[in-house]
Amino acid sequence: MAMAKPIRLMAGATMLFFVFLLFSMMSSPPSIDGLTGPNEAQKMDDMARDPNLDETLEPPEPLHRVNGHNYDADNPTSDRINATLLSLVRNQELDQLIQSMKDLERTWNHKFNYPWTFINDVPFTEEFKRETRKHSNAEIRYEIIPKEHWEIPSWINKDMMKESADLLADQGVQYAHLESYHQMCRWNSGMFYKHPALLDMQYYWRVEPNVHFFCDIDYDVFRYMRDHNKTYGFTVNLYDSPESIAGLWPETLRFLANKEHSLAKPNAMNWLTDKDRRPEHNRKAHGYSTCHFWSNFEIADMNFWRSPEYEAYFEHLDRAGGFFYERWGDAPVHSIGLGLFADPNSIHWFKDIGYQHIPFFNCPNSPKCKGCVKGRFTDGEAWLHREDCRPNWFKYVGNEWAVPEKEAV
Ligand SMILES: Nc1nc2c(ncn2[C@@H]2O[C@H](COP(=O)(O)OP(=O)(O)OP(=O)(O)O)[C@@H](O)[C@H]2O)c(=O)[nH]1
Ligand SMILES: [Mg+2]
Repeated sequence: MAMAKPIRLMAGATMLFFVFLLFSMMSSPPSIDGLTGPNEAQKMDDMARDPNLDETLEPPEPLHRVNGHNYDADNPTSDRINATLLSLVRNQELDQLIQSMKDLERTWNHKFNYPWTFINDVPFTEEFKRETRKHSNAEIRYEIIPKEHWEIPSWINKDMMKESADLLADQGVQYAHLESYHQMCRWNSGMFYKHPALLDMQYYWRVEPNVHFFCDIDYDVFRYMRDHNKTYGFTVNLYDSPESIAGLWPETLRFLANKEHSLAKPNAMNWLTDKDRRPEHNRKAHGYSTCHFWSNFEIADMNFWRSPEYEAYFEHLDRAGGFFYERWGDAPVHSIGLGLFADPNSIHWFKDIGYQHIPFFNCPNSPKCKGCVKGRFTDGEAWLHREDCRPNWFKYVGNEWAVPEKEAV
């Protein structure tokens, strides 16, 4: 007896999914040799103590500061550069967003008055606009995502997506069935910088609802990025849940085959592929350490995401479907892109920016900070301490804040 069409479709989708899964798991990734990061002299094997316990001042000059009216909100010839504070946010997160705004305005933006850009997949409510306007003197823009940037792409099979979400959920992957979460991760990975309102914008500081900022910052962080040739700035460096990205590294290596010339030299490949500290993570992620910059905080140059190398990488991943058949996050995707295609010297740890997104902190030892415990990495369960991947970053790339030994004595 012939199978009914929906059953045939389902059977086909299931077959396809298992082929995808098998391919991801079995493929033996091509290896890429001889690539290392800089700062050999400052390498640390592990952290004997959290560097956030050491006194933290500002990063090196040049630093651009408030001087008279140079950063007034209404100054048409201000010293601001082409940059914005950027939040993808839902109307119902208004209170949590205001919490983040208040902290960032108090510690930094009331001095520098960079514009805010709020982005949503549906129109912002009048209440959202009215209430957020109360918390900044700077310009605020409210933007909607073009449908074609947010929708699940036509090549994604919905039946297969549902089945894979069931499997991911069985493995404890959070938000596996939440379609909008997958869409958000894809949008943050490869779409946000294509938004028409951002096309002529270069730098952004990503701000999520319900995050905290603890330290006064007295210099223009965007000019810091530009003046010091920085591409990307992070505060927290973590391990990911390997179950959510099982096929990401095999797909990355498939993309890289025959493209070794496009890798940055130096690059952070060793940080991406470490298997010493958490071998199980590396094994489950098929060769990827799962180390990533926690992308709910990012200060970065959008021209990097717009580069042909990253754009081709994102396109490849997007076509492979793992934003929907697995739960590839924008944090590992951005981080792998950076690890491969950016000079690690252009990646900056904003150690001086005290930050919390539950359950992790970056809390430096500085008189400029209030409200967090210096050196505390998490206020959650003890096992969360294992999620810290900074030791690997220091080991392979270096700690730019480390005091050279001669000076330390
Ligand atoms: N407009 C809009 N924003 C979203 C949607 N889903 C997530 N976001 C935003 O995307 C960012 C990340 O989403 P979160 O839900 O915080 O994801 P997360 O940080 O991994 O999860 P939590 O640990 O629960 O905070 C936040 O700024 C959200 O406001 C959505 O469907 N629409
Ligand atoms: Mg969040």
